[in-house]
Amino acid sequence: MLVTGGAGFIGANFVHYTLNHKPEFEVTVIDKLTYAGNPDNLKSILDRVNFVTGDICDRELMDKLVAETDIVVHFAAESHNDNSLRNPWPFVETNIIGTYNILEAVRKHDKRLHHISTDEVFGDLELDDPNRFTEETPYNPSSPYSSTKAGSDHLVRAWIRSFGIKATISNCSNNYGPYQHIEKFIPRQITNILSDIKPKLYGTGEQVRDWIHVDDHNSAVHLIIEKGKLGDTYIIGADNDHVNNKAVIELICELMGKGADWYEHVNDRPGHDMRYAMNSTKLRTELGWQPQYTDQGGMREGLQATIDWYSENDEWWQAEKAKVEAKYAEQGQ
Ligand code: NAD
Ligand code: TDX
Repeated sequence: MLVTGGAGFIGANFVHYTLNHKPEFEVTVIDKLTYAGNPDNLKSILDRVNFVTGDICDRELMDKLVAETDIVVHFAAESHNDNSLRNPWPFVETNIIGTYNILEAVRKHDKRLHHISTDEVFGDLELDDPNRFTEETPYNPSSPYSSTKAGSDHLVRAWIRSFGIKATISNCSNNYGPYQHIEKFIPRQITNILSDIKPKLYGTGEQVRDWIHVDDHNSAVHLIIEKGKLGDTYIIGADNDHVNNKAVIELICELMGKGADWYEHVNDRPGHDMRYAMNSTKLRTELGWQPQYTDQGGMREGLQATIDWYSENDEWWQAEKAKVEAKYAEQGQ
């Protein structure tokens, strides 16, 4: 198995999950080690993984690595919306050109591909809209990040239809868990509190994200690899679309022994998507998937485990903290 972006947040958790639950796979990781990639995320298992430092935009390298594998699981991407608003180019390059290189290699060598994508390709819902995204929802991305992910999904769909490549796609909601970069919402707030800085809520905090624990995302990816119908798309979500950002910050404050209002409002994100909500009925009924971390109680349990991880691994994030906060401060965030 070739895992692109395996030194990043979800990819690294996926590699750990694979070695723990699916030892039949021999894993090669290709990762450029951008600011978001950290080989330490694989430290305890590096002797069991073939690690290649490289860029998915390097067509020759991708051709060689894909030729040597049976299946490609494609996580590598520029992944942070706020960065895409500051400088969109790396998003276009990695998310679109990188995916194109993988598709061409997969087509040439007739290999299986699973492409990892996001709910953000569908745009957003109004706060009072009870609907959820399904596999049939039309694409309507808002940000440079989500539009390049939408572009990559369209490429995969076109290569399936035009060239008959053996591929599946999954679109998942917001993940949380260990090894997530501290620029992202949940680890930023946890590490703020651990650094005695007040958590930062964009705008009013009414926005809703359909949070899922990263292990639940990865169990779904393995199920799709094993049983998914070639050519199909699967929505992954854990039914957490009733928790807004304000409620998440308040819960983090409470779990970390602060008053529920020990946070501050900062500048909103331009073009901020309001509400994401996922309907994962197809994955549950056709493939029998069930998340392990469920509902508000599940988020409490998953968040507590995540808080514990950041508390116990401060050497993993300390060195980056001041730099990340300085970048946010420039935007009044
Ligand atoms: P991340 O930013 O934590 O990790 C991305 C990894 O890709 C890093 O290790 C980075 O070094 C690597 N990378 C970046 N550009 C590369 C390139 N050109 N060549 C090789 N490697 C490169 O991201 P993440 O949160 O783990 O997201 C992984 C995937 O899951 C992405 O495709 C993202 O769109 C998707 N996704 C993320 C979420 C989420 O909540 N984080 C939700 C749904 C889907
Ligand atoms: O400090 C913050 N305060 C705040 O209120 C930060 C960093 C974020 N927010 C808000 C913005 C969002 O409404 O929290 C929400 C989550 O923000 P992010 O962690 O930046 O995630 P989001 O923009 O929703 O995108 C994430 O989920 C979908 C991932 O970063 C994407 O890669 C994935 O596709």
